[in-house]
Amino acid sequence: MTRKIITSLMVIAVAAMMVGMGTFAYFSDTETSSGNTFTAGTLDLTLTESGGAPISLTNMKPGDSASGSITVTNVGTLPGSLYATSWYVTADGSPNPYADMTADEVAQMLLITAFTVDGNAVSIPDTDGDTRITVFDMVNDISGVVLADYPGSPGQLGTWYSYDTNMAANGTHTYSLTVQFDTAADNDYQGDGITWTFEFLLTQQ
Ligand SMILES: [Ca+2]
Ligand SMILES: [Ca+2]
Repeated sequence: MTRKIITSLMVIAVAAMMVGMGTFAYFSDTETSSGNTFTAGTLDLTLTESGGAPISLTNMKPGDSASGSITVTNVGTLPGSLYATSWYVTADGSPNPYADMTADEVAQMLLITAFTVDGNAVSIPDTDGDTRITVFDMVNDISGVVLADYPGSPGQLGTWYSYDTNMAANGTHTYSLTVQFDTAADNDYQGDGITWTFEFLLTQQ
């Protein structure tokens, strides 16, 4: 007799005994899955600038130019939708001789001589039709195809334009700009200036 057959006989004997007692038992087996975890992912956006501010032109004279870049990174664990907006406000120096130029007028004297996103050149529409591509054109590009528009007044949320509807975790985008103070700026522009701001928003998909 082999070991295998012995085992079979024993099982049959036990079953017969249960029937004789008039009691039905049901085999059961319970498995427990423990240690399941449900942890919320994160959306977290960081922004790094080249230097303190991405572009700084102070005490500028016509013809001066400056370059800078902004890098935004999704350091969270979830993909998100990236939005961008941009606006400028008056930031005049003192003294401010001759005329007091508006923020829009100053922005129209700041030529954008280079603009890339992730290293790819992006063309900016000539929003005001003056045949020059300036900070004004970029910020007031209501189509939002370039970067963003900020139609509201400072401190209010304006329109956010989607730049990347699927920014992966660890995804990154870099905006690089070169701005030049137009040599066409006359004495009226002495002492006038703007502060230009970019904001980025990452939302859950
Ligand atoms: Ca223009
Ligand atoms: Ca002035």
